Amino acid sequence: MTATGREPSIQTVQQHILERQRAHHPAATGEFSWLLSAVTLATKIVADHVRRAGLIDILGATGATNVQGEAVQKLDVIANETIARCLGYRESVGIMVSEEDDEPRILKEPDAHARYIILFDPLDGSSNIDVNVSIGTIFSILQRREDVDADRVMDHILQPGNRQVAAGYVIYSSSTVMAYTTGDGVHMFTLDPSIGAFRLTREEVRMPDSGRIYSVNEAYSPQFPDGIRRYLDWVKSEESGGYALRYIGSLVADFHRTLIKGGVFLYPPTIKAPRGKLRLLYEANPLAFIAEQAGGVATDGRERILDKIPTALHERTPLVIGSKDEVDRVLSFWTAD
Ligand code: AFP
Repeated sequence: MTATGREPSIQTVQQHILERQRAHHPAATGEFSWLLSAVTLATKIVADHVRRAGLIDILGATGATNVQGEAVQKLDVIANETIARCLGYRESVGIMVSEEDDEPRILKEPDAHARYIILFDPLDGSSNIDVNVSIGTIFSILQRREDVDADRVMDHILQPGNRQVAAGYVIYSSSTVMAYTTGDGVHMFTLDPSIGAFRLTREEVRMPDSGRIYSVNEAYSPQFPDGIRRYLDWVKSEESGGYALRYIGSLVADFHRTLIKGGVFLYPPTIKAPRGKLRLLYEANPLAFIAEQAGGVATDGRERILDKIPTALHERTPLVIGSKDEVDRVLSFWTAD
């Protein structure tokens, strides 16, 4: 329904979160939507920097390497600090953990009000920045555990993905799109630059159960486990009926396509990276939560991503994520030992 019966309705991400909260959690105080508004504010600022990246001196590497051993891009630093600044003003956020930082940032002394922990990859796919390829921000939100002393910071952070209260991503591309879930479906918003707000564009997104696209850095196939290599042979065989390969090299962009069109994204273990490359807390967990909420599946080859108990902040994991039938197909060839 629309106000006049003619124009499409306008619903911003804030309105959407508030309405959903009112419907499903009548006792909610609004503090959570206030927290998420820090994420939308930060990502609008990052989107603006990304759009003007070639015009101002923010392209290229800083010369530093991050805790993952990767070259830090100038935009990585801008995105990290922007998100930290915006979240710092939200009284409910106690701890912030970034893929770019060595250690968690304790924003508030532990107390009942600062009960949220936010984990994020400020600029995923940042090695693609200089060549105008889509990049993104991924976030995951947890609550402090009630059964653990407030000062045991790592115990609060290292919770399995099935404890996430929200997760989402923003993709900076031909348009800037945000997708989020609070465990109540996946909803998508497009940044309308004319009003500076994310407007609802897809509600209750469903990932197709199958899709004829596979997405993997196939150059590593000599290093993949045998089962994955057998799957890759099958996918290219006549028997499969024909698949297309799409690989952008920005997880957010490859995942966004998989969510909408279906298919499967794989980053298996390699000889060089026996535990995979992607980070459990900042990449796999939030995207697994979104995938499952949209009807998809995410596994490391042995167990559901969301059931993995993290043991370290920057832990990596193999990842197979996407349409249910396609992930099942990969697993029928490969089950990690
Ligand atoms: P960068 O942030 O260093 O560009 O890494 C991106 C990423 O973590 C993820 O977004 C991609 O899916 C994956 O790495 C690509 O890795 P390969 O270059 O090894 O294929």
